[in-house]
Amino acid sequence: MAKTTRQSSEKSVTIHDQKLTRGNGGELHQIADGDTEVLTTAQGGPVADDQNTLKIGERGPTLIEDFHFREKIFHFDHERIPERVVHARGYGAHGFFETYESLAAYTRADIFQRAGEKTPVFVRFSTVAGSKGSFDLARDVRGFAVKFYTQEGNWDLVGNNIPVFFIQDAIKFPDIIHSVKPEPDRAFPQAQSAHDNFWDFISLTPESMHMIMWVMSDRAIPRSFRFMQGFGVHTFRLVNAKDESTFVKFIWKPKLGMQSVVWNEAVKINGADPDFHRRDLWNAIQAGDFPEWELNLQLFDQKFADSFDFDVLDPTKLIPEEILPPVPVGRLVLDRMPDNFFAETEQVAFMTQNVPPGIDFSNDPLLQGRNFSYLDTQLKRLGSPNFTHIPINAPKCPFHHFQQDGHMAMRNPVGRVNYQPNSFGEGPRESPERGFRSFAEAEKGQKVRLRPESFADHYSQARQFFDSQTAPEQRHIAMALTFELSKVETVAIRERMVAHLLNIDEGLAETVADKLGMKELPKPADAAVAPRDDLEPSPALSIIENGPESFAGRKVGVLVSPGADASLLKKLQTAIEKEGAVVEVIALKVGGVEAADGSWIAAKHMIDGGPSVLFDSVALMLSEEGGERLTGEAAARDFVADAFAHCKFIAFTSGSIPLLRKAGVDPEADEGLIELEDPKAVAKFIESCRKLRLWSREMAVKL
Ligand code: HDD
Repeated sequence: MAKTTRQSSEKSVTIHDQKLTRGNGGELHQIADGDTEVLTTAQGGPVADDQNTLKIGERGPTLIEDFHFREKIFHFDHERIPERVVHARGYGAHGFFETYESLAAYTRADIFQRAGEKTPVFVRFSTVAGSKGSFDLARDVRGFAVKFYTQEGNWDLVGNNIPVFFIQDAIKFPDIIHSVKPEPDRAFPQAQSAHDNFWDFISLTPESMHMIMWVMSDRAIPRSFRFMQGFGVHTFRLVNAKDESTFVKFIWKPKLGMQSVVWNEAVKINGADPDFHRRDLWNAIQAGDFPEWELNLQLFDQKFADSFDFDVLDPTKLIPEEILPPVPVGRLVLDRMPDNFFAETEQVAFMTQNVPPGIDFSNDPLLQGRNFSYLDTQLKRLGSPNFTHIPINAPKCPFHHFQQDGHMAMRNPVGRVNYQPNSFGEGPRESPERGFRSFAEAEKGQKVRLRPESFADHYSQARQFFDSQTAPEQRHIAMALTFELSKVETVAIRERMVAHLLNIDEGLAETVADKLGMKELPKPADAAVAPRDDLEPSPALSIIENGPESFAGRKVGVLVSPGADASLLKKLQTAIEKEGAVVEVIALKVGGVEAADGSWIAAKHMIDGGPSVLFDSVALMLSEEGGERLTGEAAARDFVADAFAHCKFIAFTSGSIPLLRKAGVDPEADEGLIELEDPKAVAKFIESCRKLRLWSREMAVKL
């Protein structure tokens, strides 16, 4: 039997300026002195020992009377709450919305009455299919949910980064989500639509075809939350003080322009940094580089709705910006990260039915169903009807009601009267003037379960979306469809999908069929309404056509070797920072390297930890000797080969040429390779970087 020794008891040690005390078994105790707070139980009782359970004898059994241990473990056992059934993985930030001009002519919503008014907001971005711990760069829709704490109650605009949806009626939501989530018998794949169940459902659901074009496009693999658009999706109503209604669609446009990554890059980012998007938002906000979006409205009346090609209540359709130009009405700025992820980002409860007076619903059947679902889900997830007592969900305006009691009630009414009407003259009263009044739309008809005929054209806007993409974007859609369907084992499902594609674009269908190795094309899918070919392309739908004008907010990875030119690096760094972008240095060792002039260049990443997929452009600043040395490193060769294959701009010193060659890159291959021969080359590099990618290279590298 081991003998307990009581050696060196109560010996003190200093670690990182902190004085710690060693206990009997050598364990370290942090003991409060006069200046520090005393650790307590949740009941407030001071704790003497947080390292050892209470036992009979040093090596004896643990006692059930150890209330400190029992409370600590009890609380830990209950730390998790159910993750969201969809949009489980998300990241949020605080900020404000600033109204540009009064919109009183259209709406009595308080938030839109006064120019310059700032309203606090909380925004949560998310993926849809993956669970809480999944990776950021899944091919997926991104949630873009905004909670405005207005003076007349919370307004939640619970949107996505895609303006249309998979289904037209909320009753199909559990089916589409079941199909995309991990298959129930095997519990995989995680955070991926590339599997039989998803494509089985989609191939049997023609109304999804427009959305599928978006999800297979680069919109579904954004470079950053900061570089994506957001959409309210449905047609809503604005209602003014005279109770007149105007239809509205909400669009968020990022000030830094749109940008996505390529699929091969996304796959590698997920391995290199599964938190790529949340880290990006965290870093930008912590650095004071606050991301900004403009809120745009597409406003229209009943006459426009009647004359438009599609039903404005159909959530699988959009109104092209060229037909109905969006009007900017305010800006959203995110300037503060939550103090605590759980308290705010995890517990925030968004609900489409949170609308203030002056904003109202349309009859879009998807929106109507959502208005039921969101309240219900909060009870399940947050566990009590008092979830509005949680600070992140509480309104920031005065509020008064008679709701009371229940689990975890934090605010309890005082006084005798908790009902109305009452004759004691106490408590709040309704206000027909200030209160929410639903738009008095006239409704008539039989009770039916029917999809309107006006929702029946499932292919025309899918085709319009595809036609509106640039050549590289069209290629990406074809490659995404091929990749996804290649993971589908049931050949009949692949064929059904190609049959739909034939109704969208024959060339696309043929490419996908060919790449899937299909011997012959199936017949086009039966279409309830023949696809139209007279819809004008809408350039507003392309990411590449709507990229940024500057490189601001982006990141350059600079690979250095011992003997690098420190002054050239300084010049490059200054120019990149002047552009509003960030530089991160990568070296063989994370400690950094000694430059040619004897100065020290600190590195942020070692080469294996800083692959080029984490950057928008790269620079190779290798000395003659360092360049040779790095040719023997697989990670350095990958760094270069990937940057080239992902069509990134690459600046390089002459010492880097051996590495380029070893990675299979001809230093003179194209104008995206810029040799840093003189200071002018730095300016040329920055100018190129503004284009983000050299898409003309793509055919040569055949990604
Ligand atoms: Fe939903 C969450 C967006 C259709 C039911 N949805 C959720 C979130 C976003 C959206 C951004 C995450 C909010 C957050 O960050 O906490 N959902 C959409 C959009 C849709 C849509 C843009 C179509 C236009 N959703 C939709 C339907 C239903 C739901 C048709 C059900 C009938 N959605 C939910 C939900 C969630 C949710 C189950 C899960 C967690 C939550 O609500 O709070 O109720």
